[in-house]
Amino acid sequence: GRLERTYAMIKPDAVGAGNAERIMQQIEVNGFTIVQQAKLQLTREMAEEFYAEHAGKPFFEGLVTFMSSGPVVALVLAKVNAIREWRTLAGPTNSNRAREEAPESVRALYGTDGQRNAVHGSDSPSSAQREIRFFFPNLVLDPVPDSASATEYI
Ligand code: DAT
Ligand code: MG
Repeated sequence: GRLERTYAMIKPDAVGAGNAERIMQQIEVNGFTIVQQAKLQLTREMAEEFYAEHAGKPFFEGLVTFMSSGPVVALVLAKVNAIREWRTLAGPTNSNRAREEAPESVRALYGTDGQRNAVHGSDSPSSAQREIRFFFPNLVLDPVPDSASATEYI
């Protein structure tokens, strides 16, 4: 497997409920390195830009309102196959489905429903690069060499 970086975000429901530290512990216990971490509140405009792929969908306005309703924790994670591995640890999008299909997942443990689902995870290498740059524009990250192993390179 290839060492990757991905973008993770603890959403306002989970931060507001006091679960951010527990979720970061679950991330580290599952072998991810937290490379960057920042707590901030998104403006409506930032939330609209971050979720631009969903503009026009019936849930878009509610999503933007929710995502700008309180602080989030923005994270850059590193692990072999980090993008897929973090999506798996996060669980299915709908937290109720997550409780049926992946009861140990972050969304099963800390999410509420199809909108308030505790965490975000990038869905592809191009999304990960775009999302990391969106939240950490000044971060200079060396490209991960194809040959890198997780122990020698973060
Ligand atoms: P994911 O976050 O698993 O990548 P997505 O990209 O399809 O899922 O949607 C982005 C977010 O939008 C998701 O985390 C929660 C919200 N959302 C998606 N589908 C929804 C729906 N049917 N009703 C309400 N909110 C939804
Ligand atoms: Mg998505």
